[in-house]
Amino acid sequence: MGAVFSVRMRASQESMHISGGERLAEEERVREIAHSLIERALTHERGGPDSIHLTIDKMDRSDIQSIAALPISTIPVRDVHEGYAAAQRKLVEAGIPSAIAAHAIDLLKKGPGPQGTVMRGAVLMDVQTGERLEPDIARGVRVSRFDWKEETLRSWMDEVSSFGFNRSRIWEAIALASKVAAAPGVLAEICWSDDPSYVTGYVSSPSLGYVRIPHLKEKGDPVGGRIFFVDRQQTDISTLIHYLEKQAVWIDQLPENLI
Ligand code: PML
Ligand code: MG
Ligand code: MG
Ligand code: MG
Repeated sequence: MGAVFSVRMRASQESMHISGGERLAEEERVREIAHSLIERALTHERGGPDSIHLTIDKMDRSDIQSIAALPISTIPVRDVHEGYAAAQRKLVEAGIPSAIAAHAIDLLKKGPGPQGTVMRGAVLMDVQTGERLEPDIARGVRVSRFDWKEETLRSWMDEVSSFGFNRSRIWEAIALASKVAAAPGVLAEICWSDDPSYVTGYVSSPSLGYVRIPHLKEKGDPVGGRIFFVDRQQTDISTLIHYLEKQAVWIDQLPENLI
């Protein structure tokens, strides 16, 4: 067996985040994956980048953790008002206090970065106080070093293709949400895209699974991001950040009921 590499891309324009991508690649696929990430950076709808960083690091195979993908469901909402109400309801179901859930949704609406900008990484929000826990609140915490095992992704695609879920946007988001849900001390996540044309977002947690919400912003809106709700009693923040950024994780199992 060859080596496994983490392949990461981030692209920016005048230091504003344009796009990113996180993959784990068997040695023979590193070139192809690096190529597809560069292609993504150069053709992104958020704009042409003036800087693209590609980082490739060899991983120790025996240090890679294995987890299962979260199951998917969808809440059929008709517009953003129903979308925010659904997100709020699901977060409360996941154990997030109602006021903190509302505060998080407002933060993503206005843009979680300085002056309403988008961030490269996610917000870590204290579930008791709503306080932000990232060491650098302009950057946030970037979840990295995770991917589907190739054969697991293939079986997943087969099973979900009749629902139209077999798209890279969705499997990448599920992989990230699955790693985050497995994190020590993270109770739930909310996300919607910063890509202007993409309005579907999700709420996820170990008990809810990955719950898609088809309208979490209006088309054309370039503001979005991710918020992870953290119980500080269950984890040390630097341990959590290390897991999210540095711990390599394969998604190599499917849940009992995928959908
Ligand atoms: C992103 O584009 O960065 C996140 C997309 C999240 C929703 C994906 C989906 O389930 O449709
Ligand atoms: Mg993204
Ligand atoms: Mg957890
Ligand atoms: Mg994006």
